[in-house]
Amino acid sequence: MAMEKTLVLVKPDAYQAGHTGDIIKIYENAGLKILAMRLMKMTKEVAAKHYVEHIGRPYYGELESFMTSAPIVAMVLAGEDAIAKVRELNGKTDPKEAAEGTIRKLYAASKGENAVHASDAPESAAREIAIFFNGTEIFE
Ligand code: 3AN
Repeated sequence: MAMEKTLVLVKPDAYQAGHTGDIIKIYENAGLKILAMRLMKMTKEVAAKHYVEHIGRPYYGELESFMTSAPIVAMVLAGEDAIAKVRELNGKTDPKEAAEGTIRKLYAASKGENAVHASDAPESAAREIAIFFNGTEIFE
């Protein structure tokens, strides 16, 4: 097990529905620590950097317009095995397949509007943290 950092986004659907606090509580209850946090609107430019692997997919237009539709909450979380731990707490991409008690089972409506994002590997975590927190203080 290793100490890791991961990037989490509370997406527009969950932010608008007022689930931000409940979602943060789930992460904190699991022992994860918040190292940085921002409330912001995602621009198309940031969406293209963050979702670079999805550009050209049939759902990209929908994904871009959803992610730029309302504020998001970006945060850096840290802990033992934080990347896998957060993805487990989030649940499967499609809320229909997400396990009971996971954030997506509780708060997500569909595969597109699915409440949260989290990095899937140490390399993507480093890349994504740089997109959202370059020049911002990260509390170690
Ligand atoms: P995850 O966010 O669980 O890592 P990815 O990386 O497969 O899932 O997909 C990234 C994001 O792209 C998803 N969170 C979702 O918002 C969107 N997405 C992926 N597949 C679809 C799809 N078939 N239809 C609509 N949106 C999708």
